[in-house]
Amino acid sequence: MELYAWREKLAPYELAVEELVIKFRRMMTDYRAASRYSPIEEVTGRVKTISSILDKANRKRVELEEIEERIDDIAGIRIICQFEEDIMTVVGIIRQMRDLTVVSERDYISRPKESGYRSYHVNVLYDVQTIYGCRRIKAEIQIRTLAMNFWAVIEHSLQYKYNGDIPKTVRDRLTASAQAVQRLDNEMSSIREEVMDSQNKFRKDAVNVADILNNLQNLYHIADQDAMLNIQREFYDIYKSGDKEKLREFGRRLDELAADKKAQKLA
Ligand code: 0O2
Repeated sequence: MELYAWREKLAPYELAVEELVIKFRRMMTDYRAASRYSPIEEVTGRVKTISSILDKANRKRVELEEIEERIDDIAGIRIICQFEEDIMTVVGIIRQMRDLTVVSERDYISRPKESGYRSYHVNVLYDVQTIYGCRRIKAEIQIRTLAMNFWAVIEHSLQYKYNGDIPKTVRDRLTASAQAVQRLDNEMSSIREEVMDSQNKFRKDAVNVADILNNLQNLYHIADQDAMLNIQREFYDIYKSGDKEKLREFGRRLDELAADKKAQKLA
């Protein structure tokens, strides 16, 4: 494979990563817009750099012509969750997606790697449309908690620094911190319901305020200006008081008023 071919080879992988990132980010925003807890906290994606592909090929004794067939993570998606329980929810979502095929799964959470690495990997096939036709792309989706990700990112940068040969003293500390990460995930899981409840309330209130502002904006053009001024003043007073229940009740009243005005306008 000559150097110039890399760009063409990697282009469909870039497309696959872009599309998959958009799809998973969309799920996250849809959950939040529906005031529901999102098992997805963050989504990132990358195409492996050429040097990293070559390093891996070298490590695994893969010939250049076999790279696409034998290296499964040229396209990589990382999904970060808040809690360990969310990971299997996300895996369940991936298994049900009609636009990709799950090829294999690796559970490094039930069975962490010797390094201490914990994460759930799902290898998939995903079709992209290119000007040369449909291409079936291999992608690796890594699903892990915020805490697991913190550890993996640090460990990865140390692997790089020590060229894969981390000194024992540092390795021992990494092992100890992997255990601390596991304890942290367990602790967070024990207050998961409480955290989820509080986040849901926060999001519902944020959606309520956004709806109120949207209604105020729409009413501004059709309602009596003096009446609007009073409504706006009332909104700011309730908002400043911090009384969430009153704000919800105000939101409901404003919805009714907006529906009335809209009906009058259409009549
Ligand atoms: P990069 O730079 O992140 O792309 P193998 O177990 O080696 O035979 P393979 O293909 O490496 O099989 O698959 P695996 O185990 O699913 O690992 C793929 C990716 O998972 C790695 O890609 C890392 O991103 C991550 N990973 C696996 N093990 C570890 C680990 O011990 N520490 C950290 N920090 N990450 C790990 P690359 O290509 O190794 O690296």
